[in-house]
Amino acid sequence: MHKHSQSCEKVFITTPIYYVNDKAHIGHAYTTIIADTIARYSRLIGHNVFFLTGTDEHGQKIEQSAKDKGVDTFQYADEISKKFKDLWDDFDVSYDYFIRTTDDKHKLGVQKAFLTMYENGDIYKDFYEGNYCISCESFFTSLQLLDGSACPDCGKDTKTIKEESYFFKLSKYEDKLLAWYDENEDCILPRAKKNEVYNFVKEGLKDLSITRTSFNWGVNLPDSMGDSKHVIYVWLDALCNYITALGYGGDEKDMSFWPCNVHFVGKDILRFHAIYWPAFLMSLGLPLPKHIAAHGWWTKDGAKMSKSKGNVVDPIDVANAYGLDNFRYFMLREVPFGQDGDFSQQALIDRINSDLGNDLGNLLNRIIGISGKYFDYNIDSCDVVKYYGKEIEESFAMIENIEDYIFNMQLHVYLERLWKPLSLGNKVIDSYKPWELMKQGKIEEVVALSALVANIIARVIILLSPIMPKITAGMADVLGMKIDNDSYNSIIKNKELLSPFKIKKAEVFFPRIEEKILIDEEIKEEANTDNLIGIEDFFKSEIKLGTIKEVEQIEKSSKLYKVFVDVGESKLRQIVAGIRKYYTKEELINTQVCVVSNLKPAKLMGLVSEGMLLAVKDKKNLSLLRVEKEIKNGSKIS
Ligand code: ME8
Repeated sequence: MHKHSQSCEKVFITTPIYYVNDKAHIGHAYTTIIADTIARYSRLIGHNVFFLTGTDEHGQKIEQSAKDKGVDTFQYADEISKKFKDLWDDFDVSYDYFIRTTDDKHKLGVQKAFLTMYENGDIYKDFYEGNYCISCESFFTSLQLLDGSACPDCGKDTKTIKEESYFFKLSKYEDKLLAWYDENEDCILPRAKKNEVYNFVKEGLKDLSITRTSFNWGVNLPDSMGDSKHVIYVWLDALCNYITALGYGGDEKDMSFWPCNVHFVGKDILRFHAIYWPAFLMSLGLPLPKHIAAHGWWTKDGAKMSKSKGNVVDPIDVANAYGLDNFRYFMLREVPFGQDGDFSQQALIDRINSDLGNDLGNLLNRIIGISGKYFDYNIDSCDVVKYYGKEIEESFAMIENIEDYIFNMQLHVYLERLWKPLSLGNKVIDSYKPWELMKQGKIEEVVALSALVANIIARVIILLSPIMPKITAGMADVLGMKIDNDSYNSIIKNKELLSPFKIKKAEVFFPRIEEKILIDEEIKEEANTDNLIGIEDFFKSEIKLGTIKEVEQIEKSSKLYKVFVDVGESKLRQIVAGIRKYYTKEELINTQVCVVSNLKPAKLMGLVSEGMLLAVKDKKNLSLLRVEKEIKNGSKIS
């Protein structure tokens, strides 16, 4: 499955493996596109690249999602994993291997890692009691929780878990981790993020619970440990993908690609990669990754993308509407690596019309026009140095050492710098005015001028090819060249000029876009029929009318009230509701509300809640659902 080219340095690049509980959105596409760009760049300059991506399929969250949908867990994981793979194939992502944590090969590797850490004295058995967020598959201390029970990362309620568990001696690695951060300036990029990690570790690390007994959907402990009720914690399982994909625990020939050059991750999962993962590797006696690069978060209109808000941007829609390469360019150019970005169609359109259309596309068109009009499309570099020596030198200087920006992840600066020779090209045509030179009979100068610009474009498109592979290949075709390691070596490294060639006339690469192509995502969401349910599904919820009889404030919570509701039963129902910010007690007592009355009782802030009040909410306000005539308590909504 690997397509290694012959070359010198081995380079290993990874994306996170994505959870199979949802379909991909532009955030996932962003990570993959960055990693693909670096992989393509590394191949272009002649490295032997192994680019890994895949899916993370175990854990309670996936088991739960499958259960909610009423399907078999593996079948569910299988379907979504395939969707991710199909998406990356449609996007022509140049991965060398797609790993799934449900692969047998991976599971064996995880078991070997577990056993090795155990044999090295880093794993012991004890009891775990703590607050677990299923959504983030992560534990939190009581101090970290919001309002006493909610997850500080995603805001969902955590569960209190007490169970027998194996622990990894993370605390033992505190000093070693700090030393690693100290000695390797760029091990975590951007550096601001490294400081956050550093300070976190300095506060002290607790040992990490790395097995569960409360569910089955995961990798079992190695048989030799004879403890079959435990499954391995999903993050240990998932992180190991970076070595099991190289054959760890089986045929280890690709382990020659280890250590990894860059693990690309979103900032949400930096802690797992920059603390747990290096500690696991130290325990395994393996070298540590060279870089862990954490990028920022994409939002839509300033809000987190989520299905319930209906503002999820589908990368396929964007690529179909605006072109895949244009989308790639936009994502990398628009937002500095490490910072958050907001997706807007207008910003994308502006980049396409201005940077790509006006600067790049237009320069190519001007050369096609000039060479076509005067020289039957022939380009010859023989007199470039004679007439435009200064300009060609300047264009070389503009991109000297530009590669540094690739490898320290300043991709937006890389692109900004790459546009400088294009401005120079446009400026040279404006100031030397070839049409006037022709009138003066200075034909050689015009030949040299068009060759100067053709050489500038050739250089730029080679260096742009990792970001926009398809379009640059089309442009290279116009210039009678190919983009590969050979042309990189001759044109970029050795600064050779193009041999004489005839321009091939081309399509328009960047047609101007006048208005937004995609309809508003929210409208689309309404038209989406995926989430239609049958009436029988609706009637699974029993909604009754009731009168609020008492309201109490809950200490330590600014959001919650404890309310007692008469829903026509012998006893009042106690319900904990997050409505305190929107209603005073007086506005609630003796009013009728709608109650979901067949919910399993839940515990919120240590209090049992026996139902849920129905309400609607937008960014500013919340309103309870009320009836407009008085109806007997306990009547069902139908
Ligand atoms: O965390 N903006 O998987 P995941 C930018 N399985 N990037 C985003 C994003 C957004 N709005 N949303 C998601 C997991 N991402 C684990 C990883 S690795 C051993 C295990 C990207 O499906 C970003 O890269 O939740 C983030 O880190 C990743 O998707 C999380 O994907």
